[in-house]
Amino acid sequence: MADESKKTKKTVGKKKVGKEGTDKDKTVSPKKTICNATQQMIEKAAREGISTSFDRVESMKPCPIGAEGSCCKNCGMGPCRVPAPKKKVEGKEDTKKRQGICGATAETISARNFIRMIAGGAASHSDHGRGVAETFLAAAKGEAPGYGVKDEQKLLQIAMDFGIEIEGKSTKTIAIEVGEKALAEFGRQEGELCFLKRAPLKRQEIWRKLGVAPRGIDREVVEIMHRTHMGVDQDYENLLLQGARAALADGWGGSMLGTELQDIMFGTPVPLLSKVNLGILKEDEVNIIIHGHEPLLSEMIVVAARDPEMVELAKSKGAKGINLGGICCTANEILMRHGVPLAGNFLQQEAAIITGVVDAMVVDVQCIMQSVQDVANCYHTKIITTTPKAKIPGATHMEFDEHDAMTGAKAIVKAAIENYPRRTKNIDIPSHKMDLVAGFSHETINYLLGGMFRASYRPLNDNIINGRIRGVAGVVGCNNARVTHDEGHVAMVKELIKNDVIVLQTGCSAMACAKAGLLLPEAASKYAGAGLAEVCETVGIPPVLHMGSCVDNSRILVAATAMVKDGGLGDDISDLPVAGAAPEWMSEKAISIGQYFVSSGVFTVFGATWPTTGSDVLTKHLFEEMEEMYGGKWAFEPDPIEAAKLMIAHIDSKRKALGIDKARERVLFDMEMRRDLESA
Ligand code: XCC
Ligand code: SF4
Repeated sequence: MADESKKTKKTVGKKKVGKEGTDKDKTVSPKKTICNATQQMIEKAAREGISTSFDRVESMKPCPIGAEGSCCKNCGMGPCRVPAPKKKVEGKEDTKKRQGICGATAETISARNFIRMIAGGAASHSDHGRGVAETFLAAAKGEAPGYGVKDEQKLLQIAMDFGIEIEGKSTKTIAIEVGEKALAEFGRQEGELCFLKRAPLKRQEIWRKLGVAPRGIDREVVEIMHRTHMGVDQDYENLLLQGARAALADGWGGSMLGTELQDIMFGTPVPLLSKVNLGILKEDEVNIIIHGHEPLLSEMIVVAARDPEMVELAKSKGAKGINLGGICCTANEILMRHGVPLAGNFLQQEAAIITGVVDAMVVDVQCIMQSVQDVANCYHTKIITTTPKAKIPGATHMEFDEHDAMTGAKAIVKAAIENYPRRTKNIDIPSHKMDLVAGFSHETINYLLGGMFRASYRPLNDNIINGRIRGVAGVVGCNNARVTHDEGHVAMVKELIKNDVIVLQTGCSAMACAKAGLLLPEAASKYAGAGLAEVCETVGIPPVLHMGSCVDNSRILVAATAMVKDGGLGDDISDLPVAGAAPEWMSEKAISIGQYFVSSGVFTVFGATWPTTGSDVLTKHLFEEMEEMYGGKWAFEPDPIEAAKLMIAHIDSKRKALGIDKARERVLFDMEMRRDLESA
């Protein structure tokens, strides 16, 4: 199951190297991508004079003051710029006081900018969750034909979490009550979100003590916008508390509701085999790319594309069939539940169109570059926007109504089919594709590890305690055009598994590692340390587990809580030998995710860039003081290997605190001895 493209020689990005023999080679620009398929499309775009994000990043230098979080434009007297002090001015310390016109200090401005990113991220995940809850309720009432209850077990579980009496009630009644209760979480004005009670007790107490237990999802986002308005909250610590509260409303609220209700409606994922990368596109079939985030639409497109009537129509246009591929988190959603192949991650959305064979790219919300329309203008590709929340000038808008989902989905598929004959001869599909195993929901991991008779995390905990597995890392998040595409994800994850750290993944990060072959069971013997490899081989799982889309990071919170509850690893998430990372983050959603992990007690490292470097005071609060508050903290380390080392060091410190550090030494010693014996 190797990369099916051995023949293509490995190409590297543009290098501006000085004249041979001189040592003016200082301007070697970094590689744009480590993904061969993407590289091939970057080169095709260059030949055809098409601009992509990989080109624009070279000419778009970031504003240095904005990059460090020191620019405030929250009122009409600004923008005010309060850049970090220079190291030395004419040999003297730079002591100039930096303030905005209203007197706001660097840390206030930096904190306001930071939590506004959280507001943007939490709003995005939660509005997705709200859409799911609305459709869920409509379906329960029988007003949204096409949607139903696939996982009844989970429906009952969630009903119990919500405190809904289920005795003697029909599935329909329970579903209606769950839908109403879920929807009410968004507009809740007081009390606490229901799912907070799922967290370890100690964690709940920490949140209550700090006053960051979220009341309602929308309320916390709105309060960030209020507090960061000119002249409101000017205390960075207080601002950050509200940031944490909104982030928790995302992780334990909007995102978790999204994941759970989607599982009930569309099925809780189980392991399945699929493929990843642009090589999944087919020259002789109608290719439909589904790009964005919400599975409400994509689930229906999957059904519509398999409809015999649609397949017949495709054949009547000369195509052999209909081929679906996903990009961004929509891809992860339909991969996890249907095995639909992944065309690529965030930085491959333009590249997919450049192949010349994408007949339609169907988009909904989040992470869709406006430039897909510009690239599509150079080919026959139809960009189809589907929600009133997100339109793109030049694109075809076909609004999708969940109350009549199948009609809408079929119309979209039909538009793609009708576009097929308009393809030009300008076609180049990279051959690169890779197999992967996905579908590791929390329930599946529980089941696989616990075995047939009693699903549990006991074997995982035991293997952590006995040292075969050193710890658990969540490596998630985006691509970022400012750093080499996919490189950080793959390098970090390889380093972690080499050191016996099992890796849980979501989002574009999972796709990067899938392309590198890390999401296959055989990756265990190839890349993992002896202890982790042994466990993976016994259970039959890859060392890197794909848990889904970005809202599915909530699955990681649930898994971590299950580890705590199974015992032997402390009594809070912050006691576990676990760490989190987003080596190539770019979206505001990533900041919200990072903050809810930190506020849930997890050490979290980000790469690429860091948005608060303009204020040492605020950065120290995030990188140090938060640990005293939450038991988790932020770190920034652009080098993925160094970042992995920080995570491993953190895991080791937690092992030591739990008194299980010696066990690992014994295990390694045993393995050494065994290997010595085997080779003797
Ligand atoms: Fe977007 Fe979710 Fe980031 Fe990928 S990982 S670039 S947020 S698609 Ni969510
Ligand atoms: Fe400047 Fe204060 Fe207005 Fe921000 S709120 S732009 S710092 S005057």
